[in-house]
Amino acid sequence: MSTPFRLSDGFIAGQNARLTPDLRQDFEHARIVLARRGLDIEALVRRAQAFRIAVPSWGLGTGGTRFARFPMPGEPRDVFEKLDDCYAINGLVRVTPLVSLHIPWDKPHDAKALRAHADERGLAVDSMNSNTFEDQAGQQRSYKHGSLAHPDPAVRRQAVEHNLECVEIGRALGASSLTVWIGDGGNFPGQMHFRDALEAYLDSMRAIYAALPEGWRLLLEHKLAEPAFYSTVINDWGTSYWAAERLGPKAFCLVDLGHHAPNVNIEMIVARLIQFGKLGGFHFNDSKYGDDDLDAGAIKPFQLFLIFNELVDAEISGVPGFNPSYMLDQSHNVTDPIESVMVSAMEVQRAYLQAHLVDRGALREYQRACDPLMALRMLKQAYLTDVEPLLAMARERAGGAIDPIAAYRASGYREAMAAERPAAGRRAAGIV
Ligand code: PSV
Ligand code: MN
Repeated sequence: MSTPFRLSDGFIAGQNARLTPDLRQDFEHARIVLARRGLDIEALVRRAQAFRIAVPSWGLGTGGTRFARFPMPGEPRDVFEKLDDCYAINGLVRVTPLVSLHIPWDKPHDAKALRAHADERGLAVDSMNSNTFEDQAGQQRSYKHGSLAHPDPAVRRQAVEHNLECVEIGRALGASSLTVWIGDGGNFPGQMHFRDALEAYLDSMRAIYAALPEGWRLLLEHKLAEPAFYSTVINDWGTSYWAAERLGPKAFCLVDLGHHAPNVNIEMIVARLIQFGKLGGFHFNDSKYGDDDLDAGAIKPFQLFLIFNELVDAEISGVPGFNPSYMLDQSHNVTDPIESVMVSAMEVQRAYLQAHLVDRGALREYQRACDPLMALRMLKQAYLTDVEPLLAMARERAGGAIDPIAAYRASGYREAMAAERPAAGRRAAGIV
């Protein structure tokens, strides 16, 4: 069901033409500023170009809350159309050739055809996400009271089978990891036996782990609350680490930025997981309260930078086995999802690049000299540097748009999709 409308390279180049003179000037200025600090702008542009982040297939339609969903015209109606949107997104920003799929929402009738569809668009599937937090049509047993940690072994077995199916589909699509987030938890004190539930989870995860194909990783995602509001089984990074450690070397922890209590020091969690060799990946988003629904960098861009400060430090110092997957996971309720995904991908890329501006030698000196004020100034110097010309240049040289949002709006893509994809009934998103 590929759509005839395409954002062509020629169109993007045409849009860039009027912005190129300003970009050249801004880039030259940035070159001078960075050179003063001994930084090579060309090396930084190459780093920005090498950055990769995955788009969540489930973020391409309008999300929703418990209260309502306000669908957007032209939303993708199936996984093929979702990949078409990913193709448009990557054409403009050139850092998102990866896509994360959610089963059964994205279950393909023909995995071979889906893989070919992705290949033709220069896209690849990175992680498969299982769903045992809602019941599916025809399912024998309900997940109302849990899945992988359910007290009934038959429910646990069904949830394990679903994860094994995700692995099989992922294998056919060329994926390389399975991300497991469960909604298991309790709303009432006394509802569940905390230790038994965690043991049951581990037991289920062992069966999934045993079925991982060669080279695959199992990513364990923690979340402190929701859909259960009193307790969750994998509530924090410590529990996730405990389970990953017991499962074995192919199991890692995935950090979703919105899955922590307000004010938690997430960059420190990241550093700990790096040090313990168990950081597997990220779901980027932002939050003001307890949710994971807002666009990456929208609320706490400095936190995002501090997280990348830890990541880049590990990258530069060559921490063995350090290879986290970067993925977005957010719910777009009031924006065009394509625009939110593009902006978020660029915000994460910005944080990554800015972290490369930190003078790590000087920072270590200030740390040794117990000079906190100057240590923070080192970080702030990097964070306050305008890297927009570098990001725009990285995009332009890779064939992307200098201003992806402006180009997208000028293209009429959404309008074309509205015509090509007449609204179809879509599952209620709920809170993700
Ligand atoms: C749960 O809130 C989560 O962050 C998990 O990653 C899910 O797979 C995703 O959102 C979609 O529900
Ligand atoms: Mn997530």
